[in-house]
Amino acid sequence: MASINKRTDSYQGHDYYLIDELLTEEHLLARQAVRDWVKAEVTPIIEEYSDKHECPRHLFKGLAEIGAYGPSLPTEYGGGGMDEIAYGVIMQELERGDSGVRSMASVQGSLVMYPIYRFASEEQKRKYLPKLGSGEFIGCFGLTEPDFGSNPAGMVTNVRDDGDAYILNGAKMWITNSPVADLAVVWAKNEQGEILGMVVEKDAKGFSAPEIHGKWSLRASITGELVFEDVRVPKSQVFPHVKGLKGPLSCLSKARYGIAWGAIGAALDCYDTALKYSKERIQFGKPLAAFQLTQKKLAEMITEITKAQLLAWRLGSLANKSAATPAQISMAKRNNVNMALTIAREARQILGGMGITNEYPIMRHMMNLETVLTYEGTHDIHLLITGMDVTGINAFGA
Ligand code: TGC
Ligand code: FAD
Repeated sequence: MASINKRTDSYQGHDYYLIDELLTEEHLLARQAVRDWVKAEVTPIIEEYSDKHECPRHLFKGLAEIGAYGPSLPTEYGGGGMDEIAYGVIMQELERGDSGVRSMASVQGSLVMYPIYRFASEEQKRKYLPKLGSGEFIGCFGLTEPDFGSNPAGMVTNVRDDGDAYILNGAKMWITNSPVADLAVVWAKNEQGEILGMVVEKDAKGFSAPEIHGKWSLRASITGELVFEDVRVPKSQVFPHVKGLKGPLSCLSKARYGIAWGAIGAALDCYDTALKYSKERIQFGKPLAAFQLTQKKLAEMITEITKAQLLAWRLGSLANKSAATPAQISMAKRNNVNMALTIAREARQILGGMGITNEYPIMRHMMNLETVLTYEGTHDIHLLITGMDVTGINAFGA
């Protein structure tokens, strides 16, 4: 195995269609700050943490300091007070470093702070949001269950009314950050079969969050279960302003939007690496970049990246007007993640044998993107969402 990489990170970005002209000074400043942070804090350590299958937990604080938690939430509630495009470019730079690091931020901002901001009481907001925004508390989001992944409506995790509290039972599976989280946003059915959202704190009796081991993907992100055995959840911890699946699904819209931007970062890092390598590596007396087949790969990569950048930017403009539909977000998440995974595979080929080592970031991005293709709604589920949107016919269920 190649030694753990401590390479210098000379990434400068690629903007073939001058899309930066569509960004504001604030977007560019936010992007540069996160790019600098990734170069200083993520690039030097990420291969080692991925290799060890360990979460770089010390980054949680740094992510807070660069404003990666809820960039588009109001500052009075711990967010960054910026717009949706700023949120997008921040996720892109983080995922250029590693999809798992972007996950640490997306879960905290979009799946924990956002539902509390949107659905919680004022008292709950004041209690949790500032501490989540500063990284003092780490949160996780429990929707998926062992038997209900793509179909969360079938969830069996449930609450029973017990006066001033609910008694929570059940289990959640594949939960990012759960073993290190101080609190979990949990979705469970009441006795009427309605889905409620609530905050469960880590020291609640009967609550545990064992780690899931053995992932070949997203290895620098920690994933676990949530297990609830007669956990007493005071009613004051339940969100008063939402009932039903639209609660968790609207959080997914927020996170999927960030992934649509984030995946471009992983693609850019693979493209950047392959472009540089192809100019330096000599075979048959000339650089790989001089062969037509290599140029075809690189030309197609930058074309697909450019299309994805435009899709993300337009989606961001719609989101800034609160006009991005869930189906539009699904299209962008599906297209951009698939684009990134395809580019990772092509870039890996350009590097030949070196492409499979941890001397370069490509194989790590490729393995990470297998998860990104699946979580937050699988590639095929997003296709079916588009299919339903254009035909008006639901092809998911029975
Ligand atoms: P359906 O009847 O279509 O919808 C129920 C209600 O929800 C509304 N809705 C949405 N609202 C906001 N945003 C969305 N994206 C929404 N999608 C649907 C809908 O309008 C309806 O509202 P109402 O008022 O009529 O009640 O529900 P369905 O049961 O038929 O399900 C549809 C389907 C399959 C699309 C949905 O279940 C789905 O998206 N499944 C995929 C599950 C998924 O994405 N899970 C992700 C878990 S979290 C995660 O992976 C985090 S990884 C994070 C990281 O590490 O970065
Ligand atoms: P399944 O739903 O069993 O799907 C298996 C396959 O069947 C997929 O290819 C799917 O597309 C296909 N399929 C399913 N239904 C249909 C259909 N109707 N038509 C056609 N094909 C279909 N969840 C959380 O709640 N919180 C988290 O923080 C979180 N983090 C995650 C982190 C990681 C590393 C991973 C891997 C997952 C995470 N998830 C999380 C769960 C993730 O959202 C689910 O894995 C995802 O929604 C798919 O569910 P599943 O794995 O049960 O697959």
